[in-house]
Amino acid sequence: MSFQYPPSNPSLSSQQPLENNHWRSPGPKLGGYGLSQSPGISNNLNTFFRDRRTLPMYKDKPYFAPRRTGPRVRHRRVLYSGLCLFFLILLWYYMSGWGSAELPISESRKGEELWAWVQSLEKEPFYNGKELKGIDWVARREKVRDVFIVSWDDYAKNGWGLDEYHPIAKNGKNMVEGGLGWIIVDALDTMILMNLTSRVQDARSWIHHSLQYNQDHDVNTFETTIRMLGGLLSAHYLSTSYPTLAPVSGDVDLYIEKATDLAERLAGAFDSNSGVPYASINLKKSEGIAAHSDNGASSTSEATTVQLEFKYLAKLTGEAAYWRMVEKVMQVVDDSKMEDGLVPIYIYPETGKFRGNNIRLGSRGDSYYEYLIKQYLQTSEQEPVYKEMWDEALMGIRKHLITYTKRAKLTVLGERPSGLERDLVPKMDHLACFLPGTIALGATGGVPLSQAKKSPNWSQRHDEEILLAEELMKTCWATYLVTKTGLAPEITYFNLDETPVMMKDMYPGSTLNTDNRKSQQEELPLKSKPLYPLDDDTLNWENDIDIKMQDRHNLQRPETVESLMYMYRITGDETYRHWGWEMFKSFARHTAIVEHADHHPDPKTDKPVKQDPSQIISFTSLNNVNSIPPARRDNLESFWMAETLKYFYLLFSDRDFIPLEDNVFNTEAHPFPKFELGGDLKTGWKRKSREPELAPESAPQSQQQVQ
Ligand code: DMJ
Repeated sequence: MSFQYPPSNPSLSSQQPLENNHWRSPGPKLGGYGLSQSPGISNNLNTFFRDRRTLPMYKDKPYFAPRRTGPRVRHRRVLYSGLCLFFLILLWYYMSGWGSAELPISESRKGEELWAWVQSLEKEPFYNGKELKGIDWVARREKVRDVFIVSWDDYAKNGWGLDEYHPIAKNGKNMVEGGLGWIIVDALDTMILMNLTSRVQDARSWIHHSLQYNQDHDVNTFETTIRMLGGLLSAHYLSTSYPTLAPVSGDVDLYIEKATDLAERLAGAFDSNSGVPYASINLKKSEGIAAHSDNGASSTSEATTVQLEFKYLAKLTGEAAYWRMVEKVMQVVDDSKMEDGLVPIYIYPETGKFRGNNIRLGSRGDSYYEYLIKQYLQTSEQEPVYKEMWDEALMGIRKHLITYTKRAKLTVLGERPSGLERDLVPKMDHLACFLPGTIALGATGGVPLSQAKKSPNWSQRHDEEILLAEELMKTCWATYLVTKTGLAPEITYFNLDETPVMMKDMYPGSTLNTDNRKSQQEELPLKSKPLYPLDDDTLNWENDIDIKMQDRHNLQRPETVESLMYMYRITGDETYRHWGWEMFKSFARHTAIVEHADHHPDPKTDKPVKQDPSQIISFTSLNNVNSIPPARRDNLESFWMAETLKYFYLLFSDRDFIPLEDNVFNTEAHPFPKFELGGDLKTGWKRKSREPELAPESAPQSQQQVQ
């Protein structure tokens, strides 16, 4: 099979490319940019506009000869214009990079090769927990790249430019007129990392010619920020800082121009009384729109998971207003005084007050915690306020949400839907599996564990955090291991003792109970039973797990492999890579869409028909992870290519490829560089005192004197 793509690529006429510098004009909310304020990108941009660089080819005016008339002339003119048109099209085709879009035969055969490989997996033994030597991780990483290529090429061929894509029906739709680039922009930096140059060129051309964000339509503020703004910013970062990865020519500021235009529009969502963003935003009007449900409350995680993106943009443009806009949200949330650092999952934009007291690290709660520690790391550990909030929250998680299963003592991160004083529900969304990796990242800052342990600041609490990360990682892995497909369901329940065992009971000597700040300098024991050997019935750990019918689907989510990547890079333990490899094989086997060769003879001649061999043509979500073959769901989430495959690729890469020491990944797996504070980019707020307020008569003397 060979094809040219994109088949329905943007026509030359339909949409005008936006002006190169349109984003500099005063925007709807922030009133333009202080381009002279800071070094770095601002200066680059100043130079760019001062020197008026040559415009790209597509903007050049064609030369027209003087008009002549008469039949011969007309005839010649038709001929000449035909020829000219032909050459112009040819020139445009190659200049625009689409000439490179035809796949080399070896690449177009990926689907066949992958299918042959998937079939061969039947014979590959399952990882049994024993040490394995001589694994070719480079070859394994190439398999991830192959899966990406097949997914992308199918999308490019059949769904190019669409925001939603159904890989079985081969159709889809846009979320707004003209599309937001939902899949293209989200997947772009994965292609850069995988060095898929011609595909990056195609995506870039589409962004250049077709992408605009001025639709009179509401979009989700958070999703658009993490996927689109995040995707454009990381594409800018990788293409400028890693120029050897997928090098393509063209305007270096393309991604940042688009990002800035989008950010200006998104800024309207923060125009609430409290500064907490509204759930949605009308892109054209830059007007925030309260959620239609939940009494207008925004999700807490959504309001607090836009900070890395806007702060990095502030750094790039020197525009501190972005910075202040998103850090204000952190202040409002922290001012609402939550118990032990744990936050309810809804917050009102008008008042900045929480709605209800449902506390969980699954949907609507998850990335609030993730962005606490990542904000601290993004600004090179120069903003201690976020570390303090993270430490407090992690203590709160350990105290109120961690429990253990009945038989195998698997560690469970439960939920408190009715507040911290009420029952713990032993339910884990797949989303919550971001936590083990994030805990390890928080404890070490991303450096290898052996190195982190040598720091004079390393304490018993850090050891306990690493132990918790390891135990939770194992639980997340168990949710894959327990199903027939080897793929986790969307939600898993666990069976506990009647009175749930809490962490303080399980580890009486832990810092939860004592104030022991010194490291024990010895390995803390894992309390869970081993999951291997798989055929040992006495372990019975599977009976600790309960999957409800409505939760059996799998959207090819990234959180578990994301955590595996952090755990491998930080602990250096190869086990995490082996678990990842088993998971990857399960995705390849069970989420693949296979086009089977038809071996029936031609009915007319009765001779065998020469057919293409069977091949994998794409990958899709599943409706049921516990049936073989699994019931499929015709849906390709953009995070399959943006996150899941990227994290697999990074897990099988060396740890110094996009190292954790220098980078911080946003919640959609888009890497940004760590940077230093400076100028107006600084922490502009302080936490309120957490001490209980004293009645005037009991206040200490000195304080009374001051008042
Ligand atoms: C992604 O869009 C992000 O990781 C987000 O924070 C949570 N969910 C999805 C993937 O599961």
